[in-house]
Amino acid sequence: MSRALHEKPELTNARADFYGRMAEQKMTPLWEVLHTLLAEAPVTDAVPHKWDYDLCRPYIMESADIISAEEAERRVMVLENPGLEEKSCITEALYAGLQLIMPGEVAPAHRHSPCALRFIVEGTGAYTALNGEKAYMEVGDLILTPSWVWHDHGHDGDVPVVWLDGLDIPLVRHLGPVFAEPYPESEFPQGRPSGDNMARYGGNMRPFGETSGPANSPVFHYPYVQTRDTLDTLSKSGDIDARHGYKLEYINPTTGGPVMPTVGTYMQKLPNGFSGDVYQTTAAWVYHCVEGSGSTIINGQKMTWKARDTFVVPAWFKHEHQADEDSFLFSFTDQPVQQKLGLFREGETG
Ligand code: GTQ
Repeated sequence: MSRALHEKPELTNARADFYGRMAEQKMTPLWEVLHTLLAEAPVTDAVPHKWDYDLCRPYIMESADIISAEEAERRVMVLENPGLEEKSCITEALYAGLQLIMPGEVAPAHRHSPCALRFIVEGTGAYTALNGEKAYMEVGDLILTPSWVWHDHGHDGDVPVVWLDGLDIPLVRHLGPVFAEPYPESEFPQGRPSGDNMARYGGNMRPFGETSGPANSPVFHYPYVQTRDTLDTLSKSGDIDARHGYKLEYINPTTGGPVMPTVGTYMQKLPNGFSGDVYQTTAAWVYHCVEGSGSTIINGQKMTWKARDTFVVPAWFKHEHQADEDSFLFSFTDQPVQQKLGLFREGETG
């Protein structure tokens, strides 16, 4: 018989009395909580959930009548995990939201210690500026705003633009070092011309004289036309992964590592009829379908998805993807921070 690491000792009257008295000195007995502090395997209150874009979209559009982007600072519908209510979390470590900007609107410049990514869901003509350098959005593009970089959003086009925000706010809050500040007055930073970051770092080249890479990717715009074309080319080689289909990580080109220190970002192509093997990791995964449709079986429960839906697989939930047509899934995860801390593990599956 194994030792009872995961069992609570009996609560006798004498013990209850003792615990009550020691509480006056702000002390509690470890043996009453050890089984929850050191569980056999990851325990999370987060649950799998899908945000069906057809059901969410009417509220996103209605928000434009309720408040301007400027007054809201950021007009975002937070995607709250049903198991973590009122915590503004989609997983224990990650935050997600759907942000709307209307033609002609601006969201003022600010910066914060949590890092952010934007994945464009619908529309065209809006931009995010980093230190004044604009990245114009197209559906399926990934745009980064690393920790403590000035950023504002604006819109020169004529249709609503919606994107998925992913931030490490819950993780940074938990550790403590949250800082944020507005750009002075109502000015906007002026910066380099649009595309400068890609010219310097995005062409498999880098500026002369640079030797070591920064922690955050100096490329902050990853256009979907490139990502999609790359995966299409790769899928013709037939070299497919049994769990992930054709899956590539967006990288910081100066290090080959993840785009930001805490958050990893991926795009995968699942060919029509793909039925993947089971995947299980200590990291949590937020998926967003760009094109196609299919389903993911999460701990035995089937979740269907189609273009523009977002769904979450919490830590240690087993999941396997199936595609009903050629499908492209974007994802972000806290895997990089777990790896840096030596805590990341994959389950014995697949
Ligand atoms: O666009 O800078 O969803 O600061 C949450 C906080 C987006 C942003 C969010 C933010 C932003």
